[in-house]
Amino acid sequence: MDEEQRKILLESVSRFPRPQGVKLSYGTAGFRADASILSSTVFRVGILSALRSLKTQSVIGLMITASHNQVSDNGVKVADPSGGMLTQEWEPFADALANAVDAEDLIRLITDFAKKENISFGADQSAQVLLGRDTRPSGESLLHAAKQGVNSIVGSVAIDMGVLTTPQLHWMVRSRNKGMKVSELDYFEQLSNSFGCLIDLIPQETMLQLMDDKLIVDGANGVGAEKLEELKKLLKGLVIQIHNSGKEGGVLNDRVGADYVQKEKIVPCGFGPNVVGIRCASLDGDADRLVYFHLLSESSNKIDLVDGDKILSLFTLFIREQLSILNKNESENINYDQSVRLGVVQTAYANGASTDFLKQLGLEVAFTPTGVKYLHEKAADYDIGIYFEANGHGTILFSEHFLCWLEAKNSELASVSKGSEQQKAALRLLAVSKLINQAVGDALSGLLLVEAILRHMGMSIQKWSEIYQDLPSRQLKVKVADRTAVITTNAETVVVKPSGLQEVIDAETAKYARGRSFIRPSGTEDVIRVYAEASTQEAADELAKSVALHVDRFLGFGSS
Ligand code: NG1
Ligand code: ZN
Repeated sequence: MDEEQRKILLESVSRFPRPQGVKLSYGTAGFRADASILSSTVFRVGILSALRSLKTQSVIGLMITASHNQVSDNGVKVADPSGGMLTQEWEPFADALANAVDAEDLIRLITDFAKKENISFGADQSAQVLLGRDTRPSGESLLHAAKQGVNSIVGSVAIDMGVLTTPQLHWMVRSRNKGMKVSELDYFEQLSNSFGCLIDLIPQETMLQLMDDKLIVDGANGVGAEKLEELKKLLKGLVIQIHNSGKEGGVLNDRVGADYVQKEKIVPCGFGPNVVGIRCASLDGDADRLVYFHLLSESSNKIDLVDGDKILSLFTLFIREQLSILNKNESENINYDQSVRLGVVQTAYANGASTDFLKQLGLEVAFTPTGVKYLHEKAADYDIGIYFEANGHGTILFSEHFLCWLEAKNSELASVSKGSEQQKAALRLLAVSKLINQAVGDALSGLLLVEAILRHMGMSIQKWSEIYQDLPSRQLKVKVADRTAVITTNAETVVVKPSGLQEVIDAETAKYARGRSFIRPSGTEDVIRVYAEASTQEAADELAKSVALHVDRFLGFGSS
C-alpha cells in the first residue's frame, strides 16, 4: 500500500468512528444492528466491497437493508460477481474489518489480507461497486458511509443504483458481470416479458377454466410494494391490488410482511374480513421472501398459510411436467432430457409433509444448514435446482450447460415441429429461467411465476394448499448464556455439543406420533431456536416446550 492510499484511509476511517463495546459478525444476512451504530460498519463494508472488486476484477454489490427486522434496524451485505452472497471465505475478513479498533489496526488488516490474496492497489487498478438500499429512513446516511468506504480505495467507484429490493441489486450485479443491461427498466422488462411468454403458452383447456384473477399483495410497507406498483404497469391479464404500500401511514414490517404472516399465521394489518377466500401474498421488507395465504373466515383473523415449502412444491410440479412433455417421443440424437438432474433443496425447517410429498414424486431432496448461501450452493449442483426455505426465500437455478442444451433443443424443435407440445415445454422452461431470479430468491419474480403456474394448472389457492397437509409445528426461542456453545451436524438436525442434549431431545421426540424436533443457534438473533412438529398442534407445542426446557437446563443462565 503506497503513502497516498494510506493517507486517504487514515483520514476517512477517522470520519466514521466505531462505537465502543459493539462486536458485530457477518452472519447469514450480513451485518445487522440498530441503525444508529452502523455507519462505521457500512463504511468498512464499502472498503471490503472495493477490495472484493479488485480481487475478482468484477462488479460487486453492496446492499443496505435489514429485511424483515423492525424499521429502526438496518444492515449491510455484499453481493459477489455471480449475484450470489459474498464468498464464505471472506466472512472472517469482514468480521475483522468491522471490529478493527482504530485506523492503524484497519490498515494493518487490509495490508496483510491484500498480500495474502494478491490484491494490488493503485491508480492503475479499477474497482466498481453497485450500491442499493431499501426504504428505511436510515438508508440515506448509511449509503453515504458506503460511498465513502468504496471511494477510500484508490481507483474504486461507487455507483448508486437507488432504492431497490435486495434481489434487484443482486440481479443487477449478475447482469452487469455478464455484460448485459442493468437498469431497473431492464429488470422489469425481463420479468414482464417472460411472464407474458408463460401466459401465452397456457393450454387452451385450462385457459377456459374459471380462475379468480385477483391477487391482493401485502407489501410490508416496504420497497417491494413500490416496485410491484411499477412492474404492474407492464403486466397484462393480472389484477394486483397492493395493501400496506407504505403510503397509507403503516410502519415497515410492523404487524405486516412475509415474516409476520408466516410466523403468526394471521392476516397482516390492512387486510379486513372482505378478503375471505381471495388469493393473497405477502412480501418481506426487502422483497426477497414470499408467502401466500387466504383468510379462512370473516369472524377470525386466522389464515391458511401457503409457505415456501408449498411454493417449492408448486414449482417442482410444473418443472417436472415440462420435463416429461419434453421427454416424450424423444428423437435419438438428443437425449439430455432423459437424464436432466432435477433436485430440490430444503432445510430442517421444511415441513415434514412437504419432504414426503416431494420424495413421493420420486425427487432427490437434499438438506443443507439454514441460510440461503448453503441452499443456493447446493442447488447449483443440479441441471435444475429448486430451493426454498419454509419462510419463503428461494428460487430455481438452471445450469449454463442445461440452458445451452435447451436453447439448441428449442431451435431444433422449431424447425421440425414448430408449435408442438414439446416445443412449448422447451419455451416454458426457457421463460422460467428468465423470469425467476438466478442470483437470489426474489419475491417479485417468484410471485409472477406462482401466478403463471396457477393459471397454467387452473388451480385456485385452496387447491394449491391441499396438495398436501402441513404437519402441525411450533417454533420457540430460548435465551441462553452463550449460544455458540451449541454445535450441530447433519444439516443442523443433530446436536453434537453440549453432549447429552441430543439424547434427551430424541427421548422427548419418541413420545409423539410423527414427532421431529431440532435446535440450533440463530445466526441473526442472540437465541437458540427450537423447532418441533408432530401429528397434532397440541403435541407439537408440548414437544417444543419440553425441548426448550432441556435447552434451558443445559445452557440457560443458571447452568454452568
Ligand atoms: P436465523 O436467525 O439464523 O434462524 C433467519 C431465518 C433464516 C434466514 C435468515 C436470514 C428462520 C428459522 N431463520 O435466520 O431462514 O432467512 O434469518 O434472514 O426462518
Ligand atoms: Zn428479506
